[in-house]
Amino acid sequence: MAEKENAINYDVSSIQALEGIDHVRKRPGMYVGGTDIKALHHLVYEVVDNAIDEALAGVCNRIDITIHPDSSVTIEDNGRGIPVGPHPTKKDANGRPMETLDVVMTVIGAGGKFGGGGYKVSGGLHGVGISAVNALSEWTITEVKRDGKHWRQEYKRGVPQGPIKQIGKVKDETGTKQTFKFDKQIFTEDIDFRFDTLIQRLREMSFVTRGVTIKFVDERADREMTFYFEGGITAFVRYLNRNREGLHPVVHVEKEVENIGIEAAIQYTDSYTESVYSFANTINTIDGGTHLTGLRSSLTRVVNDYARKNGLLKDADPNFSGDDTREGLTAIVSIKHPDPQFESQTKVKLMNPEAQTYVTQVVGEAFSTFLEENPQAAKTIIAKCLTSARARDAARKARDLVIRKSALESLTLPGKLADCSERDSNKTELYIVEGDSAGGSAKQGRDRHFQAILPLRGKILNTERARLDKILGNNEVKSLISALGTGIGDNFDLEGLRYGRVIIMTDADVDGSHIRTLLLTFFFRYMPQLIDGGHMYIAQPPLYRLAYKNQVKYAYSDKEKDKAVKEYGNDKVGIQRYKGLGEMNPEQLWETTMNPTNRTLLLVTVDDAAEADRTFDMLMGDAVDPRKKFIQTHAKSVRNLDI
Ligand code: 0RA
Repeated sequence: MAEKENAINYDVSSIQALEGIDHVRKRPGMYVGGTDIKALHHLVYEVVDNAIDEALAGVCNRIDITIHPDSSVTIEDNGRGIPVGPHPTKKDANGRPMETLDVVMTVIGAGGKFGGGGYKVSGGLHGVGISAVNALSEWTITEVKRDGKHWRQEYKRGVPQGPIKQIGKVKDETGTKQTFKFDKQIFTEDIDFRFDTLIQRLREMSFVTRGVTIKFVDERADREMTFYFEGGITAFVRYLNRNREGLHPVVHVEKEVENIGIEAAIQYTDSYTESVYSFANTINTIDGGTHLTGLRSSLTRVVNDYARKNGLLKDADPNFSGDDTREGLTAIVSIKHPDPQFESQTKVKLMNPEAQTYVTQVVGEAFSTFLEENPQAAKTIIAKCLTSARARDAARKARDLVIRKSALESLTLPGKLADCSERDSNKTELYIVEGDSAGGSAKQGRDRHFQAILPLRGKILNTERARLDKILGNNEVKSLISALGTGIGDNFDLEGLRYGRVIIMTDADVDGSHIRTLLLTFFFRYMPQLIDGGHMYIAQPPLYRLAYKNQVKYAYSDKEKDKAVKEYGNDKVGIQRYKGLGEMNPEQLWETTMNPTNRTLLLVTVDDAAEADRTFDMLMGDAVDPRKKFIQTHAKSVRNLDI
């Protein structure tokens, strides 16, 4: 083999690729949305999306994702394998064809799929392909099994390290294996992959890509999880309803109209909340869009039509509102579109108008047929809508009453609140503290000039199963609302907010995380503007106090503790493990968790809150099994809290 000649060609031919790589490294924002933790996770999604594409093309049924102890990530699939050999069109500076694998891996915007048939439907976030991931990695090792051969290539910061090498033979196997280590020169913040974030996304991907097994292993923490869903989104709906009672079997429809794949699964439950998710090309479109609008409007129309036709709504009755027909509804709509239009680069809202037309048509027809063929189920669903319409009416009246009352009451702040003296909400903070004893320490340790403390006793009301009117009556919630001064729900007014920062401070144990989940869910559902406006924070109390000679140091993670112990030289370090906030005296609490110059606060994002919302449902449901499972899967991550 003319290996030397090849190597020279690479140097020259890669000029175009090098310019592209340079651009990605200079402006990662344009390719992966930045250099924060979200962007970091996009690196994994981008590669997994390529594998999902293979699965959607019907040529791949296994995807293995592994995070290694050094935070490098391997993504292996059994798809066709990235093509190997001379590229049909791309030439290097000497006019010789480039290596196809290198084109896919290094030429920005090459996309990868050319002339191979099978359109790309999954959604690499910006559709930039794996070359961008490669460019943002300190190193990448790519292995391909294809045409009986096993190939390997190595890249450093996007640049091929010589010609590709054959490292073996294979029988009938095909596939691609990518291992990359994100580049700390690019991702300069102290960030790392989060198990829960990746799991969430992978679970959704597997639900909407039926028949593919996705295995996720986190070697850093010795955790793993495997997803396989034959049933696709029907299984997704069953999963979401695992703690609720379904009022009928899941209604499923799948149809292709004008080259657009449309799939929906629908089930009404005994719960009061709406859980509707929409996907476009396996991406969770969290801001919905035309496909979601189509689903919602068709359900409202079909339910109203059926109720009128069968005399379940009388002439004098008004139509059900959209809200009435969505209480207790769990539904997924998933479309596969060859040319999806998104509102913005972040791909969270679908804009294609025809998607709405076709979804309305397909779902409307299927759901109307279901009601006609299952009159018993239809009756139950409509009875539920009637109850919900009446409850909504009653709730409106009750709420008006409560609001009128609380307008008076809100003049009187809750007795448990230790308010601050500052009145300018740009400068003030409210600590919501779990338990009276921690509340006591916080009250003594705070700077009373700008920090207010509201201790909450025990667990606040289960907001999942209660309606707004009930929630407003709960004492803990009442004091929370009046302390904040904003009102709630439709009457929420950010102007009234009395504290610029609202900080949740709970213990670093399972109970603490439970209460935090409850609070986040409450805010997510009833005061989302607080989260959107960047007013919600989570306090980060330390896990350890380390004493060495006359120095004292606090560690907020095991890693930090180990590092500090090492620095002190291991011996004679007094280690105190904090089990709860209550174990800290007021000075320690101030020093470590409340003093603005020392503390770390975690800003709560809508993503965090939405995740809490989902977790919440599971934690508070009647079913014990999933709850046990949750605690078990999380047991390892909390294990170190209890030694
Ligand atoms: C280019 C063309 C084809 C497949 C791929 C790239 C491909 C890329 C990745 C990345 C991770 N796994 C992947 N699997 C495949 C089409 C190949 C053909 O037509 O045979």
